[in-house]
Amino acid sequence: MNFKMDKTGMIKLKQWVLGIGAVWVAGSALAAQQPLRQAQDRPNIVLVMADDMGWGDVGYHGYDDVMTPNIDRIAKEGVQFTQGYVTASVCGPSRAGLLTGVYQQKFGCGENPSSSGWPDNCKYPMAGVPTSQPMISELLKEQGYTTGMVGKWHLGVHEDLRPHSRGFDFYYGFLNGSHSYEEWTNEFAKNKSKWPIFRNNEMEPPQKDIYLTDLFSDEAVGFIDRNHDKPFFLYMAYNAIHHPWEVPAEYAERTKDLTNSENRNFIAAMILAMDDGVGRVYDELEKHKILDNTVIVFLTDNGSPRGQGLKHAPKDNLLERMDGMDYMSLTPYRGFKGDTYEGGIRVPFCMRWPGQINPGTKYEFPVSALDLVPTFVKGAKSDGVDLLPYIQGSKKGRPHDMMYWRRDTEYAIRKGDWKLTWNTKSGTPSIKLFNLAEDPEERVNLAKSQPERAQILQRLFEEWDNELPDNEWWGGPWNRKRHSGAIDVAEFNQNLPAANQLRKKIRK
Ligand SMILES: [Ca+2]
Repeated sequence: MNFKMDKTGMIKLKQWVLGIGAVWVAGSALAAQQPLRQAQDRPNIVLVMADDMGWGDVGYHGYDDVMTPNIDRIAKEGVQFTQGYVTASVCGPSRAGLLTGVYQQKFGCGENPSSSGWPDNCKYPMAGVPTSQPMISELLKEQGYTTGMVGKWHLGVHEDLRPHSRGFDFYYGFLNGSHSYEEWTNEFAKNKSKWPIFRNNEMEPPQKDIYLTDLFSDEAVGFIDRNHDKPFFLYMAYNAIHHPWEVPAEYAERTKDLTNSENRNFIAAMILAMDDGVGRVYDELEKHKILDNTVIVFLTDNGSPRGQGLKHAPKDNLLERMDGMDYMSLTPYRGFKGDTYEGGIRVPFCMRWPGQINPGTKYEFPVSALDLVPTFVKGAKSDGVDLLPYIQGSKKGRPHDMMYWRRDTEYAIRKGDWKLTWNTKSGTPSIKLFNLAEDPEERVNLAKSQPERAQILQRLFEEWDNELPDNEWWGGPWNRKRHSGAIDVAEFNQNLPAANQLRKKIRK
């Protein structure tokens, strides 16, 4: 038995050693079918982002070892993106890309912002999204939206970088990257898991024996109730299903028979709690008769984690599937959170937009989390594109000629269906080439058989990469040969550095 129940009825996975822990310009034809009032109004926007949920953690992708009827409803009522990407395979930078519509490396957010030592001994107190970079909350506020956020921020702890300073009229949540679901204090203690919960700029009184996922849902519903009569933007950033893995018994009871794996059923219960929250948001929108004028987006910030929370973290970098991983989603895709393989960056991503997107739409070209800002704020300065004309079919072809990923040494570039990637995990640390149309699982490395293509992609990646600033808070990537010419893929792959020599070997 992997669970223990405490006196409050909260159960936890057995105490494993934790690894750490424009607004809408109504399209004329479609909008004409809408009642006049709605066609003239700006739509409300509810953006739901889940944490560490992989491709296989939603029912609408065909998995029956989870229960996500309300998330599935979003996909059913609108579009599901079969190749939806985030811009990073970890929490902070992925959220920075999502909320700015700009590759986060361009403004120094290539990695999770460190809040170590906050408030008195923090080495990088301004780590986070700089105030010079506009965020969707600020852009929509300029357009007359009332803006609210519940949940996990993870984009800076300094007062000037917090949600309430970044365009959110309302904020209820925590500032760091992971949090206990059942308790918080009013101190920035060493144990960040119990850091304060803020209501706007004020700390809430400490609480115990709560369930944070439910509280975030309560606050989301309250925000909609208070603001239903004006255009609003609500960013619901659940920390579910990031560790620590805790869930009230009533949710676990509902998922206990889903599979033979108690671990998997447990994770399904955490997912279900969040899905219930999405259902409550639906109910609130219906209650106020604004469901037809509300866009709902769901996506997750990165793929399933590799072994977070495992007691015995496997040391074998070559292992792609590990024993004891049965609580996380099993997907066809290679790699995990932290990788630039598909398993780290290709995520559940769907959107309903009544009157603009037909129910049951599948959009199959690659799209990016970067695209949401220009989709909702026409003309916003962004690396993304307005997705509506593509989804509606008035624009043919791919929204993105190229897509880029870079986090520390890990990187990837996708051009068409070709992808060049370098991971130091989930396989040998060689530079690999895949054709995703033929090999979406990234099993067949073509770098050796197509060296010229690999080198062209490497060159294209370097053109982009060399424009990026060195990271003020984490240093530059170690494998950027900015000052000494390009990396020769074939030569590099012939003489692979040992994993622990990687950084030394290629740093210039
Ligand atoms: Ca995450």
